[in-house]
Amino acid sequence: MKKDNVDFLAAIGKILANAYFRRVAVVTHINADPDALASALLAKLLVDRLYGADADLIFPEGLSSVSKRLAERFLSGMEFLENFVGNYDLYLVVDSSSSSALREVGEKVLSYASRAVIIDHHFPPGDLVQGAAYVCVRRELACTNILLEAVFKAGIDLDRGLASISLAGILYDTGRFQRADPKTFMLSSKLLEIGVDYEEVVGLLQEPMSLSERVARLKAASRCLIIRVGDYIICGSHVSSHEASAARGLLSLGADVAVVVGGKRGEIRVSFRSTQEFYRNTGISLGRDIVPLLSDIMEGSGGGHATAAGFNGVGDVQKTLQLILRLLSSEIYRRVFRHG
Ligand SMILES: [Mn+2]
Repeated sequence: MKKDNVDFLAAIGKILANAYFRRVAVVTHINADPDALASALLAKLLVDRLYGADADLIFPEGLSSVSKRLAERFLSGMEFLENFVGNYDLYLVVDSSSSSALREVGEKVLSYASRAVIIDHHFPPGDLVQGAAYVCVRRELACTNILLEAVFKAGIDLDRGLASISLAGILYDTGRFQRADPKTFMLSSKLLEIGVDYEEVVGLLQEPMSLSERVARLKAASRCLIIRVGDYIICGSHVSSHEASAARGLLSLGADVAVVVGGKRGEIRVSFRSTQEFYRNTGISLGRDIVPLLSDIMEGSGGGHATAAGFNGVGDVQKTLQLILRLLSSEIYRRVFRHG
């Protein structure tokens, strides 16, 4: 894997210099989120302004609902495809480096790897980097950062619409600046100087909640079991759907850890959420420490991260909830009071 953090533009130029038709496809992962959308639009702008090539935008399986709202508001009639039309001289992949995240489009990029340039910020890099003509995978908070930097360095002006979508990309991937670094603030500040309406962009990122989701969250709250272990509050509840949203809802009501069991007819889906402080203070990672305990006892499988995890299996909703609450309380007790 050729790893260069600076000059993916030179690599693009080299591929296009040897191409007759200069057909370019800009591709990103399925269900393109705002960071993917912004990265793709900025990549298209770069190849247009620097190399005079009109790139096809490929969004496999289309845009996410948030991206759709952004496109409707800030882009008039953006055209995109969900799959390749014919062959291209250059496959520019942004915000992903794994073929599976691109579905069948990914297979094609793999088979034309020598014409692929990968620009991404996910680690570890995926299978698309093997054999790619050029790879730029950098530790950045948003993939948009990488492309924005290139656009600004090249002296290309952004219009207000694209600047707004770029800021949406950054806000989305940083969890509205819950994670930040100097470069991200610097780039965002440049976007605001272009005239982006910050409040409008933040407002568009807010996903309107469906009626069923709001009902599920409220039911989860009204049925909630509350357990205190020392200064920690564990909340457990059950709903038939929207268990992840319900678990997040319980955190925002004050739980340190929330477990919501969802599902019907013996099939269960469990959503675990905890606050960052809980993870920092107890060292308990839901994905690493709690889900495996459950997998040992129950039929099913799961996984996840420190503060968000899930488990799918077979069992009784109430019994599963009781079991998980026992596992959680004893794990917290063990870690916090016995330092074991
Ligand atoms: Mn991203």
